[in-house]
Amino acid sequence: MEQTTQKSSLERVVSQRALQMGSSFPCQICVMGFFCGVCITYFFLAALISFGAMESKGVAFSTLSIGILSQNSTSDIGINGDPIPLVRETAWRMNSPRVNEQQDDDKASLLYSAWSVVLNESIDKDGMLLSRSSIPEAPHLENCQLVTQINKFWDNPRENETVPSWTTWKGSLGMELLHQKSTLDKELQGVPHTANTEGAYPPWIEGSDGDNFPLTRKVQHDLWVHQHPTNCSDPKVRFLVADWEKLPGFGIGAQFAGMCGLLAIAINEQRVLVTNYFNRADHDGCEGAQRSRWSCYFFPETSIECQDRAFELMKRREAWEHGTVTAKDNYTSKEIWAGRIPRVWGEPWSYLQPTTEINGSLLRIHRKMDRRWWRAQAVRYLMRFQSKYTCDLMNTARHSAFGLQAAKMVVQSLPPEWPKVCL
Ligand SMILES: *[C@@H]1O[C@H](CO)[C@@H](O)[C@H](O)[C@H]1NC(C)=O
Ligand SMILES: *[C@@H]1O[C@H](CO)[C@@H](O)[C@H](O)[C@H]1NC(C)=O
Ligand SMILES: *[C@@H]1O[C@H](CO)[C@@H](O)[C@H](O)[C@H]1NC(C)=O
Ligand SMILES: *[C@@H]1O[C@H](CO)[C@@H](O)[C@H](O)[C@H]1NC(C)=O
Ligand SMILES: *[C@@H]1O[C@H](CO)[C@@H](O)[C@H](O)[C@H]1NC(C)=O
Ligand SMILES: CC(=O)N[C@H]1CO[C@H](CO)[C@@H](O)[C@@H]1O
Repeated sequence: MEQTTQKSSLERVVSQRALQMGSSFPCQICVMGFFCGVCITYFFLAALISFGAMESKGVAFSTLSIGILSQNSTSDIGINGDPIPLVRETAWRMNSPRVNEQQDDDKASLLYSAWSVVLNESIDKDGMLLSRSSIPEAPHLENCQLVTQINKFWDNPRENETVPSWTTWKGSLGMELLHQKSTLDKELQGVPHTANTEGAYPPWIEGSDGDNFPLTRKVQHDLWVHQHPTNCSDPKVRFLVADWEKLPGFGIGAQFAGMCGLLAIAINEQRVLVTNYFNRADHDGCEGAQRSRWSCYFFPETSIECQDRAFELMKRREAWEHGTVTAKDNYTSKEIWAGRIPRVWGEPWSYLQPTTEINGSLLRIHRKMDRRWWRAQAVRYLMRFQSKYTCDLMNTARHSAFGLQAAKMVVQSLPPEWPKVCL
C-alpha cells in the first residue's frame, strides 16, 4: 500500500520534471540522472521493505530503468556504423569551450549506457558502437559466467578425494586451474595431492582464523565434507529432508533460523540435510530444476546425487521404518528452534570476541552465544557460492545503485580523447 503511493507520487514528480526539461541533450542527461536517482531510491525502499519484494519488484524496476536508459542509448550508441548522435555531440562538446565537468558527465553517462548494454546479455552486442575493447572494466560488476565456473570447480571433488582442490592459500591459482585444467591434471597425476586436503581451507571464507568467528574455516570444511559423502548410495548414509518454512508470517530470517536448527539436528544425528520446497524461489526467474529450490540462489546444500538418492528413499516405506530418511515432521518445533548446538567442535563460541554492549560495557558471556555462533556457521555454509542467477541479480542491483557513480570515477582515469580513440 505504502509502497504503491510512494511509487506513484514519485512517478508524478518524475514526469513533471521531465516535461519541464527541454529535449536538448544536456537535459536528457539530467532526466536520465534523475531517473537513476529515483531508481536507486526505489531500490533501497524495496530492499528495506522485504527481501522477497526485492527479488520480484525491485529488480524488475531496476531492469526497467536500464531498459529506459538503453532505449535512448540505442540511438546514442548507434547501429550499422552510422555516426552516433551522442558521440558526435560529445566530440563537438569537447571542442567547444565548455566546462570539463559537463564533458565528464557526458562521458560518464555514455560509459554507464555501454555497461548497461554489456550487462544485458540478450542485447545484440554487434549493434554497439563502442567496441568491446574500448569499454573499460566495470569495477562494480562481476563476470558471473567465470565466477560460477570457478565456484563449480571448487564445489566438486576430484575423483577418489573427499574434498575439491582447495589450496591452502588464495591467489590466482583457482583461475589457472580452470583454464589449464587438462595440462594440470597431467602434471598432478603423480603428485599425492590428497595429503594437502586435510589442511586445505574452504575458498569461500575470506581472511584468517583471527578475522572470522572461532574455528570458522575448520567448521566450514567439515560441514562441506559432512554434506558431501563420497557415495550417496551407500546404505549407511542417512538423510533429513526438509522444506523451508512457508507460513506467511515467516520472514526470510525465520526461514534461515529454522533451517539452521535442522542442519544442527542433521549434524547431531549424522544425517545429510537435503532442503526441499522453497517458496521464495517459486517464480519464473528460477528455471527448470531450480524452481522452488534453494539452488536457484546458491549452490545446493548437498550434491545432486545425494538429493536424488534422498528423494528416491522418501518413496520407500522401509526407508522411513529404518530411519534412513526423516522429515521435518519427525522433530518437534522445540527441537528445531531451540535444539542442541552441535558440540563436535567443542565450544568455540566461548572464544568469541565480545560484541554485545549494554550500558557502555561489553558483555563477555551471555546466553545464546552458542546459537549465534552456530547460525553464523550454518548460514555461511548454505550461502557459500552464489548461483549465476543471484550473481546476475546482484550485478543489476549494483549497476542501478552505483553504476553512474562508478562510471564517473572510471572516466577520470581514461585518456582525455576517450571515446574518440575507439571509433
Ligand atoms: C535485456 O534487453 C531486452 C530487450 O531490450 C529486455 O527485454 C530484457 O528485459 C533485458 N534484460 C535485462 C536483464 O536487463
Ligand atoms: C580412483 O580409485 C580407483 C579404485 O581405487 C582407481 O582404479 C582409479 O584409478 C582412481 N582414480 C584416480 C584418478 O586416482
Ligand atoms: C556406492 O555404494 C553402492 C552400495 O553400496 C554400490 O553399489 C556402488 O557401486 C557404490 N558406488 C561407487 C561409485 O562406489
Ligand atoms: C518419522 O515419521 C514417519 C511418519 O511421519 C515415521 O514413519 C517414522 O518412523 C519417523 N521416523 C523416526 C526416526 O522417528
Ligand atoms: C545503566 O546505568 C545506569 C547508571 O549507571 C543505571 O542506573 C542503570 O540501571 C543501568 N542499566 C542497566 C540495564 O544496567
Ligand atoms: C528516458 C529518456 O531520456 N527518453 C528520451 C529518449 O529520447 C527521446 C528523443 O530522442 C526523448 O523524447 C525521450 O524523452
